[in-house]
Amino acid sequence: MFSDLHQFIAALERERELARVGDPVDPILEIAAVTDRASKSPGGGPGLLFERPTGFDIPVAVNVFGSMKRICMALGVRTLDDLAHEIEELMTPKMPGGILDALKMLPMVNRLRDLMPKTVSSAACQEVVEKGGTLDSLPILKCWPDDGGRYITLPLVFTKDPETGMRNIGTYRMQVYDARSTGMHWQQHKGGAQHYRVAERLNKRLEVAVALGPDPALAYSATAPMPEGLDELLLAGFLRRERVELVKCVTVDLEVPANAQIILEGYVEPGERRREGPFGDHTGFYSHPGDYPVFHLTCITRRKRPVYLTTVVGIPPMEDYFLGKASERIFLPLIRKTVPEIVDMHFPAAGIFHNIVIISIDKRYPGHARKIMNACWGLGQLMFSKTIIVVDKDVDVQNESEVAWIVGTHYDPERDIQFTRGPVDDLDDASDLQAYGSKMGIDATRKWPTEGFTRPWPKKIAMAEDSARKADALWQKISKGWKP
Ligand SMILES: Cc1cc2nc3c(=O)[nH]c(=O)nc-3n(C[C@H](O)[C@H](O)[C@H](O)COP(=O)(O)O)c2cc1C
Ligand SMILES: [Mn+2]
Repeated sequence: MFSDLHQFIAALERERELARVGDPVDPILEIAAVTDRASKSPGGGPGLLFERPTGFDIPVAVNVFGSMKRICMALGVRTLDDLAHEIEELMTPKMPGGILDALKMLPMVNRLRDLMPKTVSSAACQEVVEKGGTLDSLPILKCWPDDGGRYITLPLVFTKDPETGMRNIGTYRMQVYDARSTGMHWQQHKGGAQHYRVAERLNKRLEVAVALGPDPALAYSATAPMPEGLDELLLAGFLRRERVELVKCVTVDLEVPANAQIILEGYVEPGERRREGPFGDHTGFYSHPGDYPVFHLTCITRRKRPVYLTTVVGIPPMEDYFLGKASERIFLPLIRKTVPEIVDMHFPAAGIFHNIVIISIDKRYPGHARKIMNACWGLGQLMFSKTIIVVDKDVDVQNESEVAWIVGTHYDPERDIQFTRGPVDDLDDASDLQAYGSKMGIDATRKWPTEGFTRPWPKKIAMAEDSARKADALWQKISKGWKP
């Protein structure tokens, strides 16, 4: 696995997944414009390394997770489904039947041993210590013309619960206000916001450390919807197959990944808020300005020659789709531990994760599809799901056209739509109130007599087996000389 971002970038280059840009390109609007072009290219375009951001000595890496191949490389697997299988196996421990069985289980046992992070005394991320340093040397992007300023878009924000000492890591964007302060855009449902809530109740300053450019598995882990109280570093340790090494910060009582490129140390004060936004967001629209806490910088530590890792969000698909896809695959086996009837799920890129969630189930009893909707609306960040479409297990939810066909043919709108109300994503602009609105479930499963449907269900069309086999062979021949 990659012990740091440099190794990952080198591997991307070997696999022809990276384009170096030697021309000067401005971090104000220009880098984002090029990145958007890459993201809209087939498959997500290449990862990009801007070697000469105008006015800065630090290169900018972006779109490094922005394709199926690259997100798999980042997580050290051939396919995301391989990863899902490993997690499934991990969650279903078997008693070894003999010595051979026990030997087969060793790799997984070794992987579990490496979950816990360990603290080291010297770290690459502290090669240079700038107490009283400023953000002025960092090539932080302004992505879209109406953005309220420059934003750090891929920070790993470390906090500890002031009462329990429990750590949280989340990716929350940070708007640069000046050389020593930024916004801290943790939304109210997120781990960082909960720690801040406790700090405000105690009227205490909350220390914050921000890691920029850790190894790729750790960068992903900070975006993952880990249940509250479960350390993101455990997930990172599992994905990396190697424990995460931490080092103590210089000016705050927090530990940060030793292999990161740059660390920002600082704090947020209780009671302090400042206007944040607008920001061209992953909804494809500008988020409205809102009041958020302020991060005050106390110290920058960094490598001698760091790379600045960032991302650009906007109209989908962009790089964050692939980070979300990883969560979809990694969390499916975990969700199935409590909702085992779920067969598969899919978040289409255009649905920006929670606007459209498609789930296939092994339907076992009347009303089952509605039970699944309600389960999801009560499950971690799936609570944000605005539209949940439930289909039978023989439907391929990854095939959006098949889903549209099945929904259209299988649902009776008045009967099969379920409305409810609850928390919605802070970024949802359609709900009357911020963060509180309605949700819709569509039961597109086949309806049963026990659900009140007494007409016969139609039979799906399929070729006869013999003629299909003959057609397969013939089609090989026919299609050889044919170009669409
Ligand atoms: C590129 C990117 C930017 C994000 N920006 C924010 C943000 O500004 N605020 C926020 O609350 N969540 C943001 N998220 C989502 C959180 O990182 C995600 O919900 C994560 O699971 C939160 O972790 P937590 O549960 O520990 O708070 C972003 C995700 C990505 C991939
Ligand atoms: Mn968390």
